[in-house]
Amino acid sequence: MHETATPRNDWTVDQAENLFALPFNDLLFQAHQVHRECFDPNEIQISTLLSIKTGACPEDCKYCPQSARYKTGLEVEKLISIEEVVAKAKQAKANGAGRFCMGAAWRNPKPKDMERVADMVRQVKSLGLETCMTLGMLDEQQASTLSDAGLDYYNHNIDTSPDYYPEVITTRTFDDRLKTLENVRNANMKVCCGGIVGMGESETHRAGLMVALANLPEHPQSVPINQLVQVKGTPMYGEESLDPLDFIRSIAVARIMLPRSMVRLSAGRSSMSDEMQALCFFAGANSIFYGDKLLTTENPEENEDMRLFSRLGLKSMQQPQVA
Ligand code: SAM
Ligand code: DTB
Ligand code: SF4
Repeated sequence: MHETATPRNDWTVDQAENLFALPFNDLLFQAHQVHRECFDPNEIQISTLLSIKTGACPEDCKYCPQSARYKTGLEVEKLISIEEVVAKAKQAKANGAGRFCMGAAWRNPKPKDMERVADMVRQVKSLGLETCMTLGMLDEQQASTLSDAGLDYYNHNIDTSPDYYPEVITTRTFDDRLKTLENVRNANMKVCCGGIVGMGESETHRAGLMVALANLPEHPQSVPINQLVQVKGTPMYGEESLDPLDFIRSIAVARIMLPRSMVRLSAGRSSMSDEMQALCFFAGANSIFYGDKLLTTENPEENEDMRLFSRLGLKSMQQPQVA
């Protein structure tokens, strides 16, 4: 194996900054080489998202339209029924998704919610889809309940570098996030963990995010890289947008530092050109959210994505791939 494609957990921020500082072509070439060594570069994993509980969240994440603290005009919805989830999951499968991700605007699930969410996992799984949930913090018991129900992945993002984190969220700490990730790993579920760029962070902060992800005890199997979706009413609305080339650089650095993880081109695709997404796939992104809605904001229509896949000669991956 090429030396650069060997997973490492000892990255320094300096090393990550040096990757960001490479000439664009050198960085993309290196990232693409790693990508080819670990994956079929023409295969993309597709996941569909569903919000199972929307808005009225007690947390203060400054990017998030679902926090109860910000007036974003969002329609609040309590935990939805299992029937609704199953209907949406069937639709997602019919449209070609391989994984169904369910998200709730919670700080953490309450004991009374656990039975219903575990049932959602069982029923979605029985349709032949992989399952993922993102419900906020989990304790050990909750993690093992979800694992026992058959949950394949748990998404819990660290969002940003440890030193920029307090500028973004004050209602739970970076260490709280790490604890949940540990509980998920100990319950033998796969980890989906990434972050957001374009929140006014510096390049050093972006390097710090990548280092924090790469130096986790195990590389997360799935790494969503979100571009901030600016929602009116949130404190981050009006933030200066990131240079698209710097977003592509972030994908490339993630690919190099997390060579065997699936890197997901996540939120923000609606505002990206086809050409920008193509460069993200070249730089090592090999997973997307598919379906016209993320949790509460828009995502490209399915037929637009299929057209893009066809123009790029990409095919969708039905099963998880580990090289
Ligand atoms: N409430 C749970 C939590 O925060 O852990 C789960 C749902 S939360 C919406 C999942 C992730 O979505 C966040 O960690 C964040 O990375 C991402 N996210 C939320 N709002 C976003 C936005 N406006 N732009 C980009 N990513 C966003
Ligand atoms: C992730 O990293 N991105 C997704 C998923 N995990 C849950 C969520 C993106 C949310 C974008 C804002 C919204 O639609 O509310
Ligand atoms: Fe709540 Fe999650 Fe949004 Fe934070 S990111 S406000 S925890 S829904």
